Amino acid sequence: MRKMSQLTFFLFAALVSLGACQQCSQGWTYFQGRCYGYGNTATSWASAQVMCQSQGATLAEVSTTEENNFVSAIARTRKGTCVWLGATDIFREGDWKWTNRRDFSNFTNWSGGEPNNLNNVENCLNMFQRLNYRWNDENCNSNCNFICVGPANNHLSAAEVPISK
Ligand SMILES: [Ca+2]
Ligand SMILES: [Ca+2]
Repeated sequence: MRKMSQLTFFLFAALVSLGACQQCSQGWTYFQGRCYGYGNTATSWASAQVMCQSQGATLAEVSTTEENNFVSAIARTRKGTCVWLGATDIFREGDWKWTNRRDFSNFTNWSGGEPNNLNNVENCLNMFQRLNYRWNDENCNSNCNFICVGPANNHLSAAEVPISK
């Protein structure tokens, strides 16, 4: 009996800590149905992608002004010198693709003169502090911070959680 009330308390506490429908893991920020996380380590584009995947996420993909404002605000707040996003033209020069969404044509936010494919080695997309976090193509082996995007948690309302049995 005592065990059950402890369990009930635990579940209650868990619900309270979920707060008003907490949808993202700690350290991740909710926006329009998904969760965004900032990678504190500066690393290569490929390694950043792997780190995102290890969290069930991918490098952030941006297809609207609102989304771009949100993601660049994270980069700006965290003061990343450069911040990877999930697009590359490594397979065909000039043919930019998001890792998952593929379609790149709807929205872009290149800084003036970018992408410039400097020295013929710039094939990965980042937001660049020096360009006020507008988009820049960069050598994929450069070390940059990164932003991942992953699915939000399912909503759990009190009615749906079995408190005790
Ligand atoms: Ca390129
Ligand atoms: Ca560039």
